Amino acid sequence: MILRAGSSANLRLACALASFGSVSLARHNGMSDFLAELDALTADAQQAFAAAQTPDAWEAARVEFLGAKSGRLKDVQKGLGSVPKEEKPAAGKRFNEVKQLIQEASETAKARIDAAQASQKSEPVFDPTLPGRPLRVGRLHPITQTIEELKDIMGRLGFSVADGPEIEDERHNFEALNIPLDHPARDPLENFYLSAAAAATGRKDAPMLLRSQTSTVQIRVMECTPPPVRIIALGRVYRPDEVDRTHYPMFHQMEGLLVDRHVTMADLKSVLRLFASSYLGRDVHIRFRPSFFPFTEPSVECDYYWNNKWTEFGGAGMVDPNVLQAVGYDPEEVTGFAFGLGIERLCMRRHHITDIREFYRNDVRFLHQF
Ligand code: FA5
Repeated sequence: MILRAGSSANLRLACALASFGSVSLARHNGMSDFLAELDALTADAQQAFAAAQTPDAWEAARVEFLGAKSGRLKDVQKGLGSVPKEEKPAAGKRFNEVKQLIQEASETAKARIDAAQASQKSEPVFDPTLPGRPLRVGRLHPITQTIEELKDIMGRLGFSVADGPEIEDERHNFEALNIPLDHPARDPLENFYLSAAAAATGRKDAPMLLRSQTSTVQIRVMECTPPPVRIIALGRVYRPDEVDRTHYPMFHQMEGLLVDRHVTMADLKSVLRLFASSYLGRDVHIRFRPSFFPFTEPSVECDYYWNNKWTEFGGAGMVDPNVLQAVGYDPEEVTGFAFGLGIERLCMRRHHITDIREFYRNDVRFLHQF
């Protein structure tokens, strides 16, 4: 039989040997051996539980140290019998402490192993052969896309892009466009006047407003450019219009202006027809209706045919001589045409959108189609 150091068999052997010596020596050895064996058991058990990484390893350690029938703790407990009577209370107390320590080591290891197993189970299995999830990439708003396309078409017709501010003074929005003070278009109820913007300029007598048309850019360009001029200007304009399927309080216009020698109404109509068939398709029907704008003479309104009815998409005409004079051009030398088209209305016809409000509802299901 091989005796393991610190085993209970070893202890019993030690006790048996001690019984050959003096009584006091036997007593002393019984207690000290018992305590030494408890210490060794504690160290072994703590090490075994700390080393256990799997439920099986933990179970093996539990059976070895805490097993009800043949566990080492049970084995050592038998050595309590060889401890002298007067030292039994202290030995029993120490035994209970050791039992507690080993049970704690066991519970700590069990919790650690269970947690590791649970986290392994909840981790998704990575399968490199699965197709990736498509990313929802953002895209440009349909009106922004339309603006880019309109610039492209007009660029091919020889027009370059000009820009102007959205907050305007009355000179550029009305006066230089031949719109007199008493014209209904200047009514405060027909415009978004900005009292704060006027105050910021330091001139309360010079009202500022959100521009109601891109025709303001015609004036700004002609003020600082000698003829010939061939520009477009695209951007937001604002009007307190009642909202319906074709009207919104903020919308976009594309302004066009061509000033040169011998420009005629025929040029205007050809450019607009060319533009309409390029953007809306060769089969589009457009018509010009006589109309009135203070800054063009003669003036027309342009309609396209769609869904069994005519819909207006812009205004146009020959630049009024008064406007040419207001910017320092000589109406005897040059003539010009101008137009202002509703970008939303063009985009609606092109993409079969029947309600202008769709553009500004911010519904990604709608926006994602463009
Ligand atoms: C004008 O704004 C003129 N400045 C156009 C012009 C320019 C005429 C140069 C002559 C020379 P009108 O108010 O008709 O015109 O507006 C032009 C287009 O803007 C309309 O045909 C329409 O397509 C669009 N529009 C007008 N109001 C709204 C609105 N509330 N919502 C959406 N689109 C609108």
